[in-house]
Amino acid sequence: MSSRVQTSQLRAQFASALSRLYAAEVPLYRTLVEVSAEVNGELDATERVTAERHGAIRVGSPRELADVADLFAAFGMFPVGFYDLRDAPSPVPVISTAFRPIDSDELEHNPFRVFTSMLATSDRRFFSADLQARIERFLAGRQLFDPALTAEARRIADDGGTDNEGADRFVAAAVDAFALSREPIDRAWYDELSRVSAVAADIAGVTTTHINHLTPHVLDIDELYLRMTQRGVAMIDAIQGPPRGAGPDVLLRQTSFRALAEPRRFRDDDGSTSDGTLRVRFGEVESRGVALTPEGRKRYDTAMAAADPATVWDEFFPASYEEMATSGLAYYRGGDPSKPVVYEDFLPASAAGIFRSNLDSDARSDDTVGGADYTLSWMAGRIGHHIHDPYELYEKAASQ
Ligand code: OOG
Ligand code: NI
Repeated sequence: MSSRVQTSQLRAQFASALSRLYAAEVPLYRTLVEVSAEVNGELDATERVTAERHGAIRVGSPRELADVADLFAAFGMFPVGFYDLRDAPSPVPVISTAFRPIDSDELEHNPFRVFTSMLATSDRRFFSADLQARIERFLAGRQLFDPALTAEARRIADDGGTDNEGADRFVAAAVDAFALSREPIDRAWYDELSRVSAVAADIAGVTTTHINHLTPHVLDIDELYLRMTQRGVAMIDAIQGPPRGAGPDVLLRQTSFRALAEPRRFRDDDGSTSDGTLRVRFGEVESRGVALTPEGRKRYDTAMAAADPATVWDEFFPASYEEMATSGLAYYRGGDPSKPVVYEDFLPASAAGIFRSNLDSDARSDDTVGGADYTLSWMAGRIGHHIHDPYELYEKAASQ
């Protein structure tokens, strides 16, 4: 009898196997991990910080999202929050959730999370009825995950783990599902979708999904930004999220660089194949601060609406953990200002900024027609999983 592997260990195995895959596929990611580790090392980071990653994937339909939910449940990762990026200042035709551990001890063990987006095909602002129908037909004909993998995931989720050999097999098969495919891409179809939205082409122009970035956690993101720039890596213009204020770090700060063009095979109308390149995958780095209460979040949104949030920041947020805790703006374990509850989620405006900075063009949308009514409860119903409310999870963590 081999020993049991719990879901938390499976998650750690999955995160590090994905990291190896991405490092092999995207060499600049290796540089990012190296520089992050260098900065963290100088700041006495804990092991959790240096091993921490988030990733992102994109799928086309509720059926595909349901498969993702079943797969990630086997790693103890559950959907938290609902993000509608169609409403962002630079709209992206997707709705999203984040799959992540939800209990404090699970987060402590390994906080791996995956931001997961689904194409909003019934939104007429982006897709005509005709294009919607053709996309949905294309999606219905593909299988992102082997049914045997999904069945195994359900079994592992029910049992709370598996044996050693089962774990290795399962992790390898799951990682495989997120590798970049070598399958030739139908050029005319990909180009047609690209004219509507580069994200639509990335999702529905190909027959598989792929991990499109993996993000290490760095303690000093300003320093990292500087060092990457010094190494000659072109980063996006700005760090997304809160500016650095006089007080404690809050929520999430992130920045990214565009990956280089990657070689891909294309199939042309005459049936011949040729080589080309696509620039869809990228590198991102993040630093995390304390989770804000709904009141704190309201202040955050107001501060961020200012022309230059950095100049007004200190009018909205106090300079110490003590004041943050007593003013009820952020979560602290047992109300103790030395024990901040880390923000484990994402920020819709920043996410849209990350999407946008890695695309050649914005989505083309027709604002004279209405958007489809995608909601959190619609998504939960379609995937058959409860979608957790992040604030409830932070309340619980703070009361422990
Ligand atoms: C997801 C972009 C959002 C983040 O960290 O906010 C994201 C994507 O490009 O699919 O990963
Ligand atoms: Ni990201």
